[in-house]
Amino acid sequence: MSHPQINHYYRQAKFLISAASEKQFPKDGRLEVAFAGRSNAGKSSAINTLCDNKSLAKISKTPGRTRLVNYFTIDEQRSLVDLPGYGYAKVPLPVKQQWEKLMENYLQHSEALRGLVIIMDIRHPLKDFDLQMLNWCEHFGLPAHLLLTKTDKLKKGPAQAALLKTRRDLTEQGYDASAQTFSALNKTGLDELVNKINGWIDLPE
Ligand SMILES: Nc1nc2c(ncn2[C@@H]2O[C@H](COP(=O)(O)OP(=O)(O)O)[C@@H](O)[C@H]2O)c(=O)[nH]1
Ligand SMILES: [Mg+2]
Repeated sequence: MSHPQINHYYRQAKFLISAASEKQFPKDGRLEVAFAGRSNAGKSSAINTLCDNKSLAKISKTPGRTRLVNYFTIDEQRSLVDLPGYGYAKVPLPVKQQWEKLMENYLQHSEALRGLVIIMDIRHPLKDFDLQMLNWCEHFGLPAHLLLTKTDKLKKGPAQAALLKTRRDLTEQGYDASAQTFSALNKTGLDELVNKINGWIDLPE
């Protein structure tokens, strides 16, 4: 890490509310950055690393539990939003449809949303879930940033190769998204993530 205090704004993050539907989405004018990822990709861990708070977002070893949109405030002007993920190909159709409805509702009604961080395991990038998120970002004109997490599971060479391949695939498929490597375990890429989000929600570097 280049600067030990790089994420000091995010250390103030506090849980605000879990919303089950649009009626409960806070309309407090706070600028939002949302986090999305397949369940078990490492979303909660990434949020906790960003905020330097191990108990902020629940880290579950049981995938597929989350059905809610969780809001965390950073300050009076800004918040982070933890979006529900879903698991594997075996998810029943009604569950997937319910998820899609909630996500579309959120993306459509969040006027203060500035960008979406899409978290994926570096060993399994750009799966259906991720492509759907990218399509939504395109549809709603939202900046997207891909976090290839669990980088600690690969050696440096293969990790860099996976990043370059993902960037190439994004370009080839016509997506305008940025991508980086990350590890919640050893904080690889934390400063890069902080700089990206700071730019979206008008925080100084
Ligand atoms: N080695 C390693 N494990 C991770 C990392 N991030 C998450 N995990 C593990 O992956 C599992 C799922 O993480 P979690 O954050 O709950 O995923 P979520 O379902 O996307 O919120 C947990 O066992 C975490 O400890 C990482 O960067 N490195
Ligand atoms: Mg989680």
